[in-house]
Amino acid sequence: MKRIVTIQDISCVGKCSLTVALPIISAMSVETAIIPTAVLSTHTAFKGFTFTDLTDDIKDIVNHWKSEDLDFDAIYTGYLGSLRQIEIMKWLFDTLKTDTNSIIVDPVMADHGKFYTGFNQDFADNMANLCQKADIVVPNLTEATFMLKMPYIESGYDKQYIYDILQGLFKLGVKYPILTGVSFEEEKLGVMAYISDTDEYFEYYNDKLPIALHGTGDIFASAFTGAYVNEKGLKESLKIATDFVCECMKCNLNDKDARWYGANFEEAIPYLINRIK
Ligand code: PXL
Repeated sequence: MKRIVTIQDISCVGKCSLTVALPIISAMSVETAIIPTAVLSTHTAFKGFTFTDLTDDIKDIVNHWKSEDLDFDAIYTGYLGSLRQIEIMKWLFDTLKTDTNSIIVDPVMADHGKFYTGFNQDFADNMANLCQKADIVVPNLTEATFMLKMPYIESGYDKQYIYDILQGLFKLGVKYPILTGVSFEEEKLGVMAYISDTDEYFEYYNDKLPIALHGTGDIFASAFTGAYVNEKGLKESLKIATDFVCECMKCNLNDKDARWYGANFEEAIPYLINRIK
C-alpha cells in the first residue's frame, strides 16, 4: 500500500486541514500518516478559537520514524502556523526526501486577496522559500501572488497573467506549479498548471457553483495528493481533484449557511472512490 505523510493542524470543528485530508486520502486506499502541527477548537475564521501549538513534537516524531526506517510516497504540507514550523519543514523535507517521493506544498495563508488571521507578508516570503524545495505547489491565486509579490487581480485577468504566475512559481524551483481558483469566464472556475518537463500548460474547469465554502482548498489538495500517489498522472489527478471539489460543493447547495463549517465532502466520498478505481 502506498503511504504518505501530511503535516497540518487539527481544527476540531470546521472541516479543513487534517479532518479533511485524513478521511479523503484514506478513502483513496493510501495510508495517511499525520503530523499534527497544532490543535485548534475551530479553524481561525471563527471567533475565540483555542490554539495548542505542537511544534516541539515534530522533530521527535520524524526522528522516531527514521529510526524505524519508515518512508513515504509523498510528503504533503498544509496549514502551517508559524515561521518556526516553516523552518522545521525544510529540515523535514531534507530528512524524508527519497529519490522517488514527491513533496507537495499547499501554502495555506490567504484567499480572496486577504491573509487569514495570523498571516502577513513575512510569512508569505518564508513560505515562498519553502516552496523552493517542493516538487508540486497548489496555491490559490491570492497565495501565489502574495508569495511572488505580484499584483493580485480578482477577476478580468488574461491568460498571460496566469502564465506569469506559473512561471514565477517554476522559477522558485517547483517542477509542477498548480494554481487553483482560476476563472476567465464568470460561470467557469478551475485550475491551471505548468508541466515543466514537457513545457506545457494544462487547464481544467467546471461550472462555478453559487456558493463559497471554507476548506475547499484543503479538499482539493488532499484529493489531488491521493490521486497523484495512485499514479493517475498530473493531468488526471487535477481533473479528479477539481471534479471532486465540485461534487462536494453540490452536497451543500441546500445548506448554504454552512460556509464556515466546510463542505459536506463525506457525502461525495463514494464518488471519489469510483473515480480512482
Ligand atoms: O482551510 C485552511 C485552514 C486550515 N487550518 C486552519 C485555518 C485554515 C484557514 O483559515 O484557519 C487552522
